[in-house]
Amino acid sequence: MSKRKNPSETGNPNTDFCDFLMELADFEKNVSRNIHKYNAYRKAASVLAAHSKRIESGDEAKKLSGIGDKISKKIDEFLQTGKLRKLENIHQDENAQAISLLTRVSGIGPVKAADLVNSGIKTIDDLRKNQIKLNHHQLIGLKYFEDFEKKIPRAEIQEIEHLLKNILNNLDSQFTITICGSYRRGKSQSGDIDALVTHPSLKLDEKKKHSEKLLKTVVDALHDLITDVISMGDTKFMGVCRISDEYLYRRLDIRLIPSDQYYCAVLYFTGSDVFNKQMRTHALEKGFTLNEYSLRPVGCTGVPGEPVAVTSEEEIFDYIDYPYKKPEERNI
Ligand code: 8DG
Ligand code: CA
Ligand code: CA
Repeated sequence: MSKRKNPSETGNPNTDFCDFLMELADFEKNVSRNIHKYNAYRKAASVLAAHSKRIESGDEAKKLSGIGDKISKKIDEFLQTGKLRKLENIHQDENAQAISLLTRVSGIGPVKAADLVNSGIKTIDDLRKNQIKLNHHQLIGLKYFEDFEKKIPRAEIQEIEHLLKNILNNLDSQFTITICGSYRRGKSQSGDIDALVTHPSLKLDEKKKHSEKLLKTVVDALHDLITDVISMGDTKFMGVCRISDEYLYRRLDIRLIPSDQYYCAVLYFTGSDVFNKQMRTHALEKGFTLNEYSLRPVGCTGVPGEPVAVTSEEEIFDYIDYPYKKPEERNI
């Protein structure tokens, strides 16, 4: 899953720095499993991506928040030599490359990938010969590896959106469906499809059984579109869909959300995740705790109070005194 930004899409003058920082971030996540370094590299990349002027030196970069000594030295090295020794070494490290490759299979995380590499399984072909080592999700990831590597054009998600809405609203006109993720942020292509569904009968304190039944109804109704089920809980379906045989197989997640939590969920699953982090930090400064379920005031004791009732995304921004950002403005 590449989070790299296309320069023609962003017009950013620091794209080359962002690219190597994101590559280092992926290495920290998948190979070193150092989530702090992963976050630090991603933060630095997002700060540079938002900077409209070309950075000319490490010192200049260091003045930006989120860029410290180590990253500024890397910027200097890159400016002076056109490359980074650290990345060169990573490229030469066969095991690191194998781990990175295997984590591209849906369902294989960094720990499983390292396990496989330790037992000598290093390529997609090796995986195909050792399917016994994979669970159901990983088998589906392997089966559709080539298709899942390809981004989904916006027009195709629009078609899927129409299909979902038509089918579910024919079933019950009270369903509300929102495709979130990068699609809602206006991107021209996406890695997967993140669908949120709600229904007025589904409230927070509703029984688990009701949600489970409703999700099953939803998934059953979509049988022409859905080709594989990865997992099915009481609120979340993970699987694969395809419009028809002229199309590729695509990863589809459907989350069933209680109606009183819908807008917090839409906000959260629209992302980007860096935007979410910034907004959460801002909320805390204003005395609120914000997550995918709710917005709650934090009292002076530090204990969160009852969730605030929200009936739109805008209201969430209003409550925490944050200037409203349209989904297309959340691409950080
Ligand atoms: P993409 O699929 O086109 O690659 O981009 P995306 O739609 O932005 O990413 P995603 O991985 O599908 O996640 C969808 C949104 O969910 C993301 O924009 C923000 C929110 N989100 C977080 N953290 C996490 C997380 O740890 N896992 C997942 N699945 N979603 C997360 O903020
Ligand atoms: Ca997505
Ligand atoms: Ca997703």
